Amino acid sequence: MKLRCEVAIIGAGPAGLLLSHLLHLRGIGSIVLESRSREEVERTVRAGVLEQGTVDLLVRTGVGERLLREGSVHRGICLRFDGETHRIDLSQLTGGKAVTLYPQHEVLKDLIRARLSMDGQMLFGVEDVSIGAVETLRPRIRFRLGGWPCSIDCDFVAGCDGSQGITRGHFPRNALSIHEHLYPVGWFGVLVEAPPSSEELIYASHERGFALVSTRSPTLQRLYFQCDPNDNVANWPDERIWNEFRLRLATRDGWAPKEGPITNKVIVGMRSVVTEPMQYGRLFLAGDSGHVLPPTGAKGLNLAVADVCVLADAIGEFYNNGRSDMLDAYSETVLRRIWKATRFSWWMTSMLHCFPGDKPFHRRMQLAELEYVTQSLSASASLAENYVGLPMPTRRAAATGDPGTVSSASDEARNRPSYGGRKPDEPMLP
Ligand code: RFL
Ligand code: PHB
Repeated sequence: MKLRCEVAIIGAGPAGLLLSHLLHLRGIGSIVLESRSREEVERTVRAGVLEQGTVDLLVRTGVGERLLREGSVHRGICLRFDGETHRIDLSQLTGGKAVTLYPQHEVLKDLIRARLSMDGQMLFGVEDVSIGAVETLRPRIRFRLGGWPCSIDCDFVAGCDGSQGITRGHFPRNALSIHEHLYPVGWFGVLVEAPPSSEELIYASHERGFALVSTRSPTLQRLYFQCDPNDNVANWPDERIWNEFRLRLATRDGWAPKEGPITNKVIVGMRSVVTEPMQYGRLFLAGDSGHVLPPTGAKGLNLAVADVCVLADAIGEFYNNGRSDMLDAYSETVLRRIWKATRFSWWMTSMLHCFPGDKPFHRRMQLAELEYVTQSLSASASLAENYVGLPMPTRRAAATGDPGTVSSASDEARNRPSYGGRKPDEPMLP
């Protein structure tokens, strides 16, 4: 099979599917290639916290109806240390902003449904994807579908294939800097069939290590505790897990998590990775393929959304107004916000976790910082501002170095599609 489209998108995670949706709204066709099956994509449990800007964008672009109905708006979070709980009032500190708890795989279901309803092209279960000629104006993707060799000729390639993907490997070695920081801890995550233990998320810092109480629905809860990244879930029978949660989450007034059957156990590693630049020729990285963050700040999915907003805008300007300056500035534009989110999640991780070899001095520093953050209005406002999400990336004006205009995410509603006489997403045969 030989296909042709404007933008070939590798990966049907949040980055790839949202990019395809945003391009469609601008009248630009794309084909999404995904190695897993649709069912697998729609069932993988990952993130849960959506920033205000992410929610606004999904709603504005017509894929937020179920999110508004079923998501749970959180106007505050709790920091727990020394047996006491301290609330950070996100909304009061940020002029009314909040985060919404809505599982990542539900966002994906909504996006897939929206793409299908608009005849969007998504090929699931593809194999052996490789990319060629990204230095030219006509890159070509090769892959296999059901064993058959296939190719796509396109104008642009979006590498939205996550941290384990192949697109980053198509940058020449000397064209790429990879900044990596490993944290010597992991997160043990469980899904629990029980009612919520708390109305708001609890981030707990304890001498035994970090713990987090989050939620998925009125009947399904998501909890995490810090563990050895090389540990094995088989070492953790349910009673041992609950014992750890009870100890790390204990308060002076006897709070305890609501227990129930544990239906899922997973250990995730923690690292920060930033890839610079995020463009090579006509290949653009977006989401986890370009950067990975520890989950403490709940930023990964949200950064993926911010990346593809900028990319969709830049590609839109290229087709609809003949401008390529925004494409040229893509990497620099998104990286400024990526580094800020990387700093925030590194800071949250450092403040809340116990690292092997830490001295009592280090613990005292953490407690002093936690006290400062929860008592100082400016410090808690800084945490809140980052947690609900920094403004969507802005582009620095090339000639003057001026801050530039707020690019597109917020202009989405005003961006009228222009289809140029062609049905969006209609693959063009060569
Ligand atoms: P994804 O979601 O990994 O999607 C990439 C897709 O590409 C496919 N793929 C390929 N397809 C074709 N050919 C190939 N060669 C391919 N190689 C890979 C994959 O099958 C997959 O479907 O990347 P994307 O779109 O960039 O999205 C990133 C987010 O998934 C990630 O950042 C978040 O889940 C991170 N994260 C959180 N982010 C938040 O914003 N808020 C949170 O609350 C939050 N909590 C979390 C998290 C991540 C966690 N884990 C599991 C690391 C909690 C956890 C525990
Ligand atoms: C989650 O619900 O999975 C979650 C919540 C907050 C985080 C990370 C993950 O910081």
